[in-house]
Amino acid sequence: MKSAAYSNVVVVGAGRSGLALCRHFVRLGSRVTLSDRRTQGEISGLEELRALGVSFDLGGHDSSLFCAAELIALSPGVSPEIEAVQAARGAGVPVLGEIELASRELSAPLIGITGTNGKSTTTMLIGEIFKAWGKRPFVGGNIGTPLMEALEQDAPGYLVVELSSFQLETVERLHAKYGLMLNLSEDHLDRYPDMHSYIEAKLHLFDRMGTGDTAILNADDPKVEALSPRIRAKVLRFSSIGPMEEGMGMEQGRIVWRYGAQKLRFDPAQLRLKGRHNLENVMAALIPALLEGCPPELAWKAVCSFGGLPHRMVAVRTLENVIWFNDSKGTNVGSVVKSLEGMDVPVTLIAGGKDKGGDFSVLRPVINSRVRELILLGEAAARMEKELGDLCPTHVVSTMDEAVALARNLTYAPGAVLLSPGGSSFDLYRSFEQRGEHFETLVRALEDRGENVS
Ligand code: UMA
Ligand code: ADP
Repeated sequence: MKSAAYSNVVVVGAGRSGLALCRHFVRLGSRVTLSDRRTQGEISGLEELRALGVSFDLGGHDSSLFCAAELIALSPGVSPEIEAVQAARGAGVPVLGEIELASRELSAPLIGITGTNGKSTTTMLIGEIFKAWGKRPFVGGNIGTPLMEALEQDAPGYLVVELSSFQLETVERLHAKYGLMLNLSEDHLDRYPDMHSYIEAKLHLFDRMGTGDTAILNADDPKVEALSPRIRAKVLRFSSIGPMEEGMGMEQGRIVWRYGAQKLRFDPAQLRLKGRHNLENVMAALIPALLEGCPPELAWKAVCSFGGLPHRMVAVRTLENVIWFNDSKGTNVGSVVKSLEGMDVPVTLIAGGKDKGGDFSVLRPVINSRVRELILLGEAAARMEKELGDLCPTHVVSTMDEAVALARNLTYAPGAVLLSPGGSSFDLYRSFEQRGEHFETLVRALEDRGENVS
């Protein structure tokens, strides 16, 4: 059923996705109710919707309203397991997510990017390549712009869409021409009962892909590799460790692409992005473009010029020979491991955030080898202290202001201070961006004691 056929829609979640969903269904002439657990005073943007004729169910979710709807349109941050959604399902009301509903309205080829880490970077890289190639891509999804907003862009040539496990839980007919699975490690165990359920959600990206489509998988990640028998699409792999007979591999320090008669070599030293994890992101990002016939030199130039996204290992400042890094987007333990592995001086690590229920012990080896002082804050601090506090001097603080001030006093050259929380920001902040910006503001305001500054 196309969305236009729904007359009575309940949109759940008044964030960016929910607002885009409301506008969409209003445009189609549906009767729309927006439901959110927050109260009116806590939500912005409602006036615009009221003016469009949207009704509201705020401060909780009214199950009877959900059961009377013809469609429940779900924002990704709302679990389909909540009572009102379950009640609607029980009453036979379809429950579809924003990605599914948007994709039904769009016809451009879709490149879906998922995995635990590197999604946003890879999404941006693919976007940059297709932009440079003149293909007018829409670049969005979990990275920040709901896919629904692609309907407002003039005829995008490609849909380059970052897809989270939350978004993939509620797809049915989503069809990707290219599906990328970058890596898999623990995340979001506050929403899923176990790692298996998290991976199953991500796997939905490949459900509707057939032999004419291409799955792009990380050959170096056993958890990703284990999924390949369940994928019908043609599989191409990338490896940052060794050569690939077919696909994107490493040979004598060069990235080498072998596909049919094509053999291309790229020099990673030309990349602005650093670290092995970024090498993987670049390798994965090049594949859809090369298969679509993008001139290789153009694709390579586009990835080389990309300097990275904010809040991912940004060197904020060097003060008295101590470098301060903002990696606020390091929101799970796997990404903290990668960020620490890239450090070649002793680190004061500022970590913590919302406790997503993952296993912090994965961090033990890299904390042992790289971290001199550990500063913990937020909801996860107590458990982190219990599970990691024996490895190095560990300090629990209550605010970022305290964390930065303490890091300043504890860290001496050669050294670095790294904010890489390993948890999401929703305990103390609205978003990882707000957390990273607060950190950067505090770091820039630190007074130079007049020793060694750059
Ligand atoms: N809400 C309810 N009931 C609930 C839970 C939430 O009403 O049971 C309400 C909240 O009160 C809030 C609204 O739902 O008003 C928020 O919805 P949302 O979390 O889906 O927020 P959006 O602004 O629509 O953002 C979502 C993604 N958020 C999440 O998946 C948590 C954004 O990813 C994404 O950029 C955006 O859609 C556009 O596609 C953010 C994210 O944190 C960056 N993603 C997670 C991650 O990357 O780890 C998966
Ligand atoms: P995502 O969108 O999946 O959260 P990002 O591109 O925003 O990923 O990167 C977030 C953090 O994850 C980075 O700061 C870095 O520490 C880590 N990271 C990036 N790419 C990878 C990768 N390919 N493998 C593992 N970790 C990565």
